[in-house]
Amino acid sequence: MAKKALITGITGQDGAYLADFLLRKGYKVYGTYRRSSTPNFWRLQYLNLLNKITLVPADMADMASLLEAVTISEPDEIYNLAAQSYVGASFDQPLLTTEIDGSGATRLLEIIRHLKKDIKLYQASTSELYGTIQETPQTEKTQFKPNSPYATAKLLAFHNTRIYREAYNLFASNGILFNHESPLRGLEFVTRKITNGVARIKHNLQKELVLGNLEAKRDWGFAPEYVEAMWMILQHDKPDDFVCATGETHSVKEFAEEAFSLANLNYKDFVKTDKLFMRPKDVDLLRGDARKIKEQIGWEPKVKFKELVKIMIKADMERWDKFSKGELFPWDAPNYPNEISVLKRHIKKIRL
Ligand code: NAP
Ligand code: G4F
Repeated sequence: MAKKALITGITGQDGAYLADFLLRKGYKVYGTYRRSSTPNFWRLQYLNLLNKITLVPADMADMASLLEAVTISEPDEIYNLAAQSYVGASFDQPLLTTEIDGSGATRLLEIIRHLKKDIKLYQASTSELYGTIQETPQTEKTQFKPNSPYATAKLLAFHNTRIYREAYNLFASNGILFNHESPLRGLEFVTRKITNGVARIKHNLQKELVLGNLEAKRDWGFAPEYVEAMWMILQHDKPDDFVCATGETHSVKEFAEEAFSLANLNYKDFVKTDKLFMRPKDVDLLRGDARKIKEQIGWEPKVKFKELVKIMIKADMERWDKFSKGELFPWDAPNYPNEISVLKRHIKKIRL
């Protein structure tokens, strides 16, 4: 029988790529989504997944909805990707971020503990945990010193995942993923903001690109490769915590320089900075050491910095080319897909 996976946050960058990956592996894929006034299914539509998955309404703040999502899907594996994932916003909404990213993960752990111990759980942990870095490169053993409400919320989730594993023998693993990007990255994150900005400038739709801290350094990888790591972590013979990273680090300025040069432009002519995009406290430098996952599980990223920038620039150029020819963007079209049939499926299941 096909394995079943429940992905919280299936409408996000990683959720969409992971759904695609698991479907190719033969999984039956369930994913949670939030009701919103403007539908947000563009990534699932972009990857042509809407008719291949089952959507279940749930919010990480709502225990009842999470319990229902787990009961309905009866998953072998849960990938907890849902989060208020934007570090900058966590300074504006620290309590909400704690509720969703920290307590939300704990709700899932509690549900698994109460319902069925042999559901495997992947927790989306993050290199943001390192904050003010204590050593470079960062490994699973590097001390965490978080620098944002987002990071402290994720630290709560990280430790509860470990604690439930040790205290209750749950198969619960943390992937400490360093930044990973793609053409499906949200526009608020710096890489996509840059590649989208470059493409718009090239199409005369924008004159400048206003950024914040250009000196921050990140270890940027390619998202489709990182979702494969999530799956591999859950196929490992024991639950554990793993760093996923490329081992390279580059500054925001270098990313901008590379992206503009791919469009035959000089970033110095277009990039401005404004305090508006600076955070009260930032993470200066991230560079991961992914030797543990390579040696124990065999995961290793292939796409490195220059290739990643090229992939993202190409995709955004193509989108704005289509736009200038009058074609719709994929995110202009989506509506709630088959909502009635999703709900009917719930009712049928509950009545059985
Ligand atoms: P993303 O694109 O921002 O997606 C976040 C997902 O969480 C979306 O589906 C969003 O739904 C959902 N969500 C937000 N609040 C929710 C709530 N209250 N209840 C239920 N769902 C909620 O993030 P991503 O880049 O795919 O990242 C996936 C996960 O990995 C996140 O937990 C993130 O913190 C973590 N992470 C990401 C990276 C990275 O570089 N991408 C690195 C390390 C860790 P809507 O579509 O409705 O907003
Ligand atoms: O793209 P960012 O917003 O990503 P950040 O803060 O590193 O967080 C991402 O990666 C984490 C993993 O380490 C995830 F856990 C998290 O969910 C998210 O996916 O910012 C990257 C850097 C920061 O130092 C920021 O200050 O870029 C700097 N930056 C400079 N100008 C900017 C901008 N960031 C944004 N978003 N917008 C700017 O204009």
